[in-house]
Amino acid sequence: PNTRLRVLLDMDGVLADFEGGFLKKYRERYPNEPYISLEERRGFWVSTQYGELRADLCDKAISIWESKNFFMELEPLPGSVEAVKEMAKMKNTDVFICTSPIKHYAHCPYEKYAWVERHLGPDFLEKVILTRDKTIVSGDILVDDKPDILGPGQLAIIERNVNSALYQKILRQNVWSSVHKSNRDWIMQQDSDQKHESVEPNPSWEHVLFTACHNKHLPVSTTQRRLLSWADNWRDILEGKC
Ligand code: UMP
Repeated sequence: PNTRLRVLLDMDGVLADFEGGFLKKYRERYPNEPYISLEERRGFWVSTQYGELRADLCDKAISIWESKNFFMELEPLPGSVEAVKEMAKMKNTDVFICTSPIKHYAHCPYEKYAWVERHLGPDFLEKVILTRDKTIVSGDILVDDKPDILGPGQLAIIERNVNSALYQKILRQNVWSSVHKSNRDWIMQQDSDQKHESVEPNPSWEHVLFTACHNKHLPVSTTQRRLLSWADNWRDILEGKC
């Protein structure tokens, strides 16, 4: 029996400050356009909320993270680098960085590796897992700021439909306790001709929700544990799994 604990850590919004880096570069590039402060952020998809603000702002938002040096220049979130290094030194513990690159692949995958090397050191390059489907990666814990973690088929559909009326309505009503299920039902409905055979319906890991500006308003779930920040007691979260 494997007695080691395998921890999967998301990168954007958990180790690297995606939201802060986005807002800074968006405001520099589009100083005369409206923006959404971090306090006003709701929902995982930045592009969706900008598209709601004004339709053309969806593409403007996307242009920011598709630009060269966006991922490379993200600041580490407070305490993240120290926590990861300490976690990786813990006995019987294996730490992996599990992150989904954007499909515009010109810069993002390279810059994610470069970021890891710069902030965590070259040894951590061994620990990087780039995947659009985290459900097929096995582990004990996945620390991720995305409330509903789905496979690539479902991800692609959501991306294609970020401006669809139903998804926008779900976001506006902020009925997050039901997003997971209604999202799934809606996907099944819309997607009868597309199969998701590669998606693991029962991932091995427990998803620990890492608090971010876009998810902090979601109702407290009785089933999902949260890590409020890297100042929060991440050791206790790991303990519960040993
Ligand atoms: N991302 C988008 N659109 C958004 C917000 C984020 O494509 O509105 C991208 C940035 C990251 C990825 O590469 O999604 C999030 O990956 P994970 O944090 O789930 O690993």
